[in-house]
Amino acid sequence: MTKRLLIVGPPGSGKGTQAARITEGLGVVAISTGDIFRANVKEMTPLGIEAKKYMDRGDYVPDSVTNSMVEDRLAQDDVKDGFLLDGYPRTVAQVEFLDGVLKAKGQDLDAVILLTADEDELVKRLLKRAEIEGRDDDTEDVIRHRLSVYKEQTADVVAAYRDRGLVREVDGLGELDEVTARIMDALKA
Ligand code: B4P
Repeated sequence: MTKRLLIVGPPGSGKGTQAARITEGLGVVAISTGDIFRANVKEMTPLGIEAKKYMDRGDYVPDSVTNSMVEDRLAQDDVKDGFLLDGYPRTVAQVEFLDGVLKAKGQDLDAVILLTADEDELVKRLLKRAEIEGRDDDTEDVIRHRLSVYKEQTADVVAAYRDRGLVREVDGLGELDEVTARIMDALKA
């Protein structure tokens, strides 16, 4: 079974939600760059203070910051049996950086899960999360901005992995269990 995976999709498509579910089944570690940034913001570390400036606006944190953070995380022991990277890479420069990190370890990616959902549904989900969790970047203006940043920057990421034949596109609409089952089927296919 597949062990080195990425999950890509627009904000609100269910990446974090599904990452938690499928890594449990696969026995690999989930690594969410968004979660690592939020933990650093909460602890007010230098990384968190830097990242917050971008996150609050809905912009991407600079590649230099994000890349070295991921490289450190991928060097840890719990990653040796596999990983699911959630929300990384999001730019072409991040794709190239990740290629270099994996190449140095003699590893390849097994699959890239692309979760899809239409824009109205994405905005609806994130506004609902805003009511529940109160994340600073879940206001309607910032959500729209995050969606446009995703379209601008991350389409090329998907294209790069499509060219390598790695992308498994999965419909992110429906009940959580249904979406999880679709992802597991896509990984087995
Ligand atoms: P992320 O934390 O990755 O935030 P996100 O795109 O909103 O996705 P998330 O995983 O949280 O939400 P999900 O779709 O699971 O990034 C936040 C910020 O961090 C970025 O804007 C950026 O500033 C920075 N960042 C992170 N990675 C970066 C990188 N590589 N480079 C640069 N900057 C980076 O779920 C959303 C909501 O939908 C949830 O409330 C969930 O309950 C709900 N939901 C999920 N599935 C559903 C379903 N099937 N039906 C109904 N609701 C559903």
